[in-house]
Amino acid sequence: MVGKVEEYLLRKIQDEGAIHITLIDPEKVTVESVATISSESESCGSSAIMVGGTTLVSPDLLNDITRTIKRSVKIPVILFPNNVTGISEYADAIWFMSLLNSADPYFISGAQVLAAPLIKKLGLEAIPLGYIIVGEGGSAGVIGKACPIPYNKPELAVAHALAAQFFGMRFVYLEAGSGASRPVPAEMIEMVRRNVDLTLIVGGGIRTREHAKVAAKAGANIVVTGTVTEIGGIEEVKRRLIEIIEGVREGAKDRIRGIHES
Ligand code: 1GP
Repeated sequence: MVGKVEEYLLRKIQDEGAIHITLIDPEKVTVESVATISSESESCGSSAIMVGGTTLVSPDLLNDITRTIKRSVKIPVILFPNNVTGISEYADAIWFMSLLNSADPYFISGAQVLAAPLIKKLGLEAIPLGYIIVGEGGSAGVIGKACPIPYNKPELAVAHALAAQFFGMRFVYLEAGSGASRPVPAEMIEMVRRNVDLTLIVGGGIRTREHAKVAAKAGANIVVTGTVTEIGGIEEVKRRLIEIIEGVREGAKDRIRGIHES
């Protein structure tokens, strides 16, 4: 069943072609700093805030950070869990995600089975997501025991994304890993876009307007950035966010123009 947050995301994507989401890692912020980071993300044009981190194990920390974000913004707050500890009652929704290229069944369906009853009890909107780690994969690749898809094998990304579609998931995430030295290549995004009908999320290593533009132009519906909000003062963070969000909008426009011209 499609809930309110998912409807909101789909409507925004329909209107704008592609949107930006800010990812906040509770271990990289403080309760004081996160109020400013999240409200500035909203004013710069982020469409939602995701909360999660690969090594997060403290539900208390997650609750403190999520509650503060929720009080600071009007846009939806969506959990991006690394494990069963990634659940908070203060969020609006949770990516109900399966790490499709993990070698460990715990990250494919084990943690999800443990978490499902609590998600239901808390009334969190669960949004089904196929999560695919590519390239370096970063900490998420190590912790999730993934077999990352090499950047020069886009057909393997398509195979995984198609499996997500056939499983009935509604979103698919190509993840290069937080802080990756190279974002997901355009060719991989394009090939997944051409072959798969799911709403496509791309993240990991996106640091500039050009990176964001390339991802949106290639077919990302949602561009996620995290690390750019963790470095420097708030003015610098705002400047980078504005540029990245402009890049997403430009890339979406170019893509729509390209579709109309062909
Ligand atoms: C990680 O894709 C996200 O899960 C964001 O990555 O921190 O590199 O922006 P960055």
